Amino acid sequence: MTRPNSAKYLPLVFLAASAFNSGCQKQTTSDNASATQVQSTATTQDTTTAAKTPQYLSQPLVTDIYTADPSAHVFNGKIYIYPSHDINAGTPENDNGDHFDMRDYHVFSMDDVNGKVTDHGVALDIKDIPWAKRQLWAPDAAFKNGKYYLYFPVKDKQDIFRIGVATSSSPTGPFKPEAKPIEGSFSIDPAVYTDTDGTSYMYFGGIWGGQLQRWAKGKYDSTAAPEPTTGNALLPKMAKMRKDMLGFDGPVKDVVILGEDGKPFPATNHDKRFFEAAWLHKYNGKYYFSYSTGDTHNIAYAIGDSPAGPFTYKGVLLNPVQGWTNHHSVVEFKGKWYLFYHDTQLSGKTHLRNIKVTELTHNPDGTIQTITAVKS
Ligand code: FUB
Repeated sequence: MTRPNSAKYLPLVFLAASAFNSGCQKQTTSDNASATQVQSTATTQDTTTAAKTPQYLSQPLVTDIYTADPSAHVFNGKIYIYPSHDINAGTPENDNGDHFDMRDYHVFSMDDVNGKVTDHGVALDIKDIPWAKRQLWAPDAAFKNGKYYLYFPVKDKQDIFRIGVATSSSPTGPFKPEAKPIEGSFSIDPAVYTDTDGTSYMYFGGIWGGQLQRWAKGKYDSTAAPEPTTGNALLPKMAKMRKDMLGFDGPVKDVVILGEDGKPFPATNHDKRFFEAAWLHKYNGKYYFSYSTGDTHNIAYAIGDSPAGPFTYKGVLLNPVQGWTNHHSVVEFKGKWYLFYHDTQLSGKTHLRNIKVTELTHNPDGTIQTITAVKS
């Protein structure tokens, strides 16, 4: 099989060196503490990262287990974080990201951004999802109809990523999965946004190991190249959610991202094209679609006038972090905006990440101030 030049999800040699801020944020630990897992892995840190001392903008929110891909929401005046739960499963690394072999989700809550982080334990276990085979990747959550919904990508028994949904009466779970994946769903990284009129939309997709490219011709093709090398870049997907939040109400559509020249990005523009990690937030009546550029490691953003787009590229919201993947969420809490993200500060290993938070600023012209979370 042909491999891309820059191996997907293999460790990024991180070159950060000197002072920035060794911890402006209060470090908190979660409940259910068992610090040994993280500490023992940290001793096997890559020598490339150990040789120099990166300076981090924020400190890990959780230190006793590995967490990643934080989707943050405010429910009932509290912040709830729905991350991936990274583990050292021993699965060999490859371009498909098989070493991201996660098996459950924990939900975390915070009364305040600088306050204690509470781990509410296992909210959903892969063994309880009847159709799932492996790899619980980046989840998201929503509240509607008096219920909480957890959306999650996982490979089915045929090794095809699908998106599932599970429900609970509590934001912390436990969540009960539906018997089947969401009909018409595929690929990874669901992000569910509910607009001010109450309509909810799911944004999703991820290329390379996220398999989006395998659906480019309308049906699954396991032989598709990781992404095109000519023509336009592949686009993320979106669908309106049904009122019961358990399925799509209508067709899956492209999320159109245009450059500031009004043209789609060519597939060769790896600095700006969509890779994975979709998120949507609304600010001052505009819709902000943000995403990871994958092998160039940025979180980019584009602005539109409607949740359905089109979105016009505006720049980088978060520069590359330590580790290969970059994944985030943007949330408003008590009148301020926050970026939740992850890096590999605790482990130095690309598949053992830790979640973090920092403040995010919208400029008066609606653009976002680029955040640099680690400095050399
Ligand atoms: O955590 C597994 C995958 O890594 C996510 O689904 C991607 O967004 C990347 O962060």
